Amino acid sequence: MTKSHITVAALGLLLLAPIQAQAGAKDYEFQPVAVDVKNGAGSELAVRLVHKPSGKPVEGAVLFRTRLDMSPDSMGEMTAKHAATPGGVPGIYRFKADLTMAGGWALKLQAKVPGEAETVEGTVVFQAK
Ligand SMILES: [Cu+2]
Repeated sequence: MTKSHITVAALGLLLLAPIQAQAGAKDYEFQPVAVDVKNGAGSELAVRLVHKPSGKPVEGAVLFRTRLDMSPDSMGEMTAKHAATPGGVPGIYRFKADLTMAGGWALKLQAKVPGEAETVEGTVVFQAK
């Protein structure tokens, strides 16, 4: 093998690595367990984290950043207090939220998933009634 062959092979690896990492995080999706939720204090929101290629729920994800706002109704600056509720069904992540207005609420999540190097991000929209 000549020196130029080695260089081409190394370049190929460098180009492949970021593409594979990107595909990894996109394999995951947050979905609402139920879109319709109660408007008011202590409202229960639940999301399911799914590994799309296998269709399986993902356990043990660490949701390290969440934001709940009314961006679906053009009120992105209107946020609601919320807290994770521990326990429950594996692969389902629950929150109690103090909703202050009926309408569309977006729960924006950033998560670390076991075995996935990239941060998994998602937005789930709920309708408070
Ligand atoms: Cu609002």
